[in-house]
Amino acid sequence: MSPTSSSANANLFAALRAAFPHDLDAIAVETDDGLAYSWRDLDRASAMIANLLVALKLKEGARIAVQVEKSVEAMLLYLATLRAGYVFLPLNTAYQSAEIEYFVTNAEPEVVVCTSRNAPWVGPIAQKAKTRHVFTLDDDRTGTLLEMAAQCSDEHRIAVKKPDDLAAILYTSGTTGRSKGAMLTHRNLLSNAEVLKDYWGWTHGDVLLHALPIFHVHGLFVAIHGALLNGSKMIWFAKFDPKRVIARMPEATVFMGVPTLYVRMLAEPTLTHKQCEDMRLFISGSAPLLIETFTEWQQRTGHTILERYGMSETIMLTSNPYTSVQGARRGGTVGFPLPGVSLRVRDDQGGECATDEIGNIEVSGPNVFAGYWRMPEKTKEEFTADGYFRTGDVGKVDGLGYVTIVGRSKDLIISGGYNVYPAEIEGYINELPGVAESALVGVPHPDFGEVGIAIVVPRAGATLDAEAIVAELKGKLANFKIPKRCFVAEDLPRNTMGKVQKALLRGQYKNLFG
Ligand code: MCA
Ligand code: AMP
Repeated sequence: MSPTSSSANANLFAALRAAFPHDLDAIAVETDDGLAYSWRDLDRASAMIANLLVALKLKEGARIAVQVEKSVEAMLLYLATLRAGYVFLPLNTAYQSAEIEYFVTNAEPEVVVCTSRNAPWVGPIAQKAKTRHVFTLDDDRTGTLLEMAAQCSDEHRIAVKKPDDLAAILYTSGTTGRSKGAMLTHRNLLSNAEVLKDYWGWTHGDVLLHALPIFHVHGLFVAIHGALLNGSKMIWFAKFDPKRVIARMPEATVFMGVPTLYVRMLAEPTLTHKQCEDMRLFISGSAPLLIETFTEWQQRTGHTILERYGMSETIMLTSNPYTSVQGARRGGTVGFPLPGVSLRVRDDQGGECATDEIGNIEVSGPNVFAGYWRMPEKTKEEFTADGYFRTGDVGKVDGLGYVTIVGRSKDLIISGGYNVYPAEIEGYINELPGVAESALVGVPHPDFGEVGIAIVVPRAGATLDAEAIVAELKGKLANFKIPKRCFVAEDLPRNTMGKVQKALLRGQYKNLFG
């Protein structure tokens, strides 16, 4: 057991802080546009923001909801929230007012932090939900949050937390229905971070290229915890830019991305063996990595991408091996269950599947979340009687123990690493005048892996304009949820039970994007 997990304070921040290097003046984060933050800066600034939160006298377990552009200060706000013992609730920057209203009303955060650009509409939503404090934070180090924090002490005693205390809530639609807040505890986050530190061979001198958004598990937990728990420097990109990431590779050793990031880098002529020769590890996850991408990356760079699999509810579950002693990294598979994770495949009746037999993936372990926020019934449904979480992913385990995901029982589209829940989009389309019904299905896409397209049926006598439907949805929904194409059809194919046969629609449109 590592010294961090045996310490009396189970606060994740205590473990991260304990891993800071002795030389606090060394650089911890360097932004691609030239700013440098030392470890001392991280410590002091997170203490100041934590002291501001403490001064607000929030209730135990208060949620801090944050919808801001990616910046080092946004990460500091996350660290400060942990440090002060509150619950961090990150929100995708693409969310529009209806989406934000749902999350804020559901989570009842005591603090909302948004950009000054969005404050005119986020502020009233927060007030309506009785949020006591609204701050702004912009990606140029301005905003009321930092103005107020600047007046606070830079010394702060890390709040004492128990392992099962909540650290974060991540909204996800899980297997079905409306978005649910997955409650993650300090134990969930720290145990997973410690396992990954060992499993991926994090080592002294590692430098992480951080180019993912920081409102999801991948960029916020896997990447940031990985670097901080190893006392490793991050090269920080506010936005993914393939040319810039490739240009900085000679200064780094680790990169994490969703498949779209790898596809986009492969399109750059500057991606060469030479440019990647100091890199130690390329990790992919959040969506299936095509075998073509896996193979092309090997040929172009000499590196074998390590693919892993996780969820908002569980953080990381499986990983391809890091060392060849553990086995080869196999494209098309997501590797082995991580140490401490128990993974099994069951048929629809709950019976155990044999080796290589396809079934529902169920998991348990210290990384599995504490349940959905204020949805005990829903939580119960998603767990088996013996405590395994039903992932909604369909897969198999081979004779060597490699896990392959072959599909999903949940109706989910993963587009460029973002989740799109058809039921949500269909709900919006069905409310439009003249619409009888609709179906959103995922089809292959060369850049985003998969994208949603809509098939819409008009009411009797109504005429629909596909482009006008898409235009209507823009402004209501986050941009990545907007169907990339819309088709008007006379009806939807149904089976004898009356259920829409989405597989048929997927087949019909599978070559739409080449
Ligand atoms: C942007 N667009 C998209 C997406 N992103 N469309 C579909 N899917 C997307 N993911 C559209 C916009 O709507 C816009 O369309 C146009 O592309 C340009 O938008 P822009 O914002 O400029 O796009 P971008 O900056 O090029 O973004 C692409 C991206 C981004 C870099 C691939 O989507 C991204 O950062 N994805 C990573 C997501 C991620 O971190 N997932 C981890 C989840 P228009 O012009 O028509 O308006 S964590 C997770 O899943 C688990 C637990 C795990 O295992 O890790
Ligand atoms: P989220 O709800 O954002 O946590 O997304 C979790 C889902 O992403 C999982 O249930 C999987 O369906 C999918 N996912 C994550 N990593 C992978 C991967 N490497 N391959 C295939 N699907 C993945």
